[in-house]
Amino acid sequence: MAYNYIAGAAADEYTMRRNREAFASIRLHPRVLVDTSHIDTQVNLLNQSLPFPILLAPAAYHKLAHPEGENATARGAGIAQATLIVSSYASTAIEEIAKNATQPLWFQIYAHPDQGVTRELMLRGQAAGCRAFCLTVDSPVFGARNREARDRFCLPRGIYAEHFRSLDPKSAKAGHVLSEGIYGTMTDSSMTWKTVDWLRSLTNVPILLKGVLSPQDASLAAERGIAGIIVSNHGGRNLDTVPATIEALPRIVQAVGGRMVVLLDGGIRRGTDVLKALALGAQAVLIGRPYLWGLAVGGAAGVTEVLRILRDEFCAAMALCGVPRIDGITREVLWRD
Ligand code: LAC
Repeated sequence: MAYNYIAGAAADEYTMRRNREAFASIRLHPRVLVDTSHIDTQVNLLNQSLPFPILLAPAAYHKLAHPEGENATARGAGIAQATLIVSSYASTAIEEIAKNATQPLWFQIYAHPDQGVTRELMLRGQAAGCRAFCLTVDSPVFGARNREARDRFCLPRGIYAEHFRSLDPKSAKAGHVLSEGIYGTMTDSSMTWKTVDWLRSLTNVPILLKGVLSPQDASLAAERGIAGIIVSNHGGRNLDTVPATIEALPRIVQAVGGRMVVLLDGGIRRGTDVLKALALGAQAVLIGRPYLWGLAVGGAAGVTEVLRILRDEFCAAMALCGVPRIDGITREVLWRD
């Protein structure tokens, strides 16, 4: 049940597969005899310096993967010097995760139907030192989660949506079958750009919109002066048959025209994928399932190892395409017929 919750996606899972297939169909353009003895992967994002452009995407309930849950993820990410975006549906409270973190944390927010709950959650994230909020905008309702429904997925005994134990006890309850109702109570299906404006009025911490695929929505976000967007289809977990994120990226980058930060998640499994996303205009990428598998296999060390592998592969891909610095990564690294 836990495996299927993490591995699964919406409906027939076409979009989840397409996230991978679209990366595989992009070919790289290798170059030779460039000095690649020093590879520099450092990037700056929202006044934060990242040693390499890979963040850990928000994902609910890490304790499904490992008993130490988000605390282990935060320690593993810290050793790798990577930023963890904590899910508001974490199975550990943000204050406790912060104690285990040695790198800045970001915090994912769902607009809860009760505005007071959303406000409280943001204030907790801010007090815990989170450097950015990622407001999930692709889930005013949840899509067909057939794998979860078949499994009657529910939180096993002892695992809770910690933030909601006090804020909204129904959403935190163990044994509640998620596909049969809880998703309906998680998010405010009436949310609009006004909700975003209201959230922005509550905090000076930058807010990114997570789950944008349409260039029109990206333009609206840029016009409003939003700090950034995450081009995402929720790992294929919400609306099936939407495009792969790497297919959506180029038109979004064009629409944004450098006015805000553009990140991407969905299907990043290799260092070459990171290079392709940056070549098409993302400033950094997020990984989801890969670090959860690392967590499941090896706890904190497993998370660190997944990040090490991806970082090493990314460095090798940069070297073999003849671009030792991030600002040298352009569409020239992609093969054109
Ligand atoms: C999911 C929600 C919790 O994808 O974001 O399962």
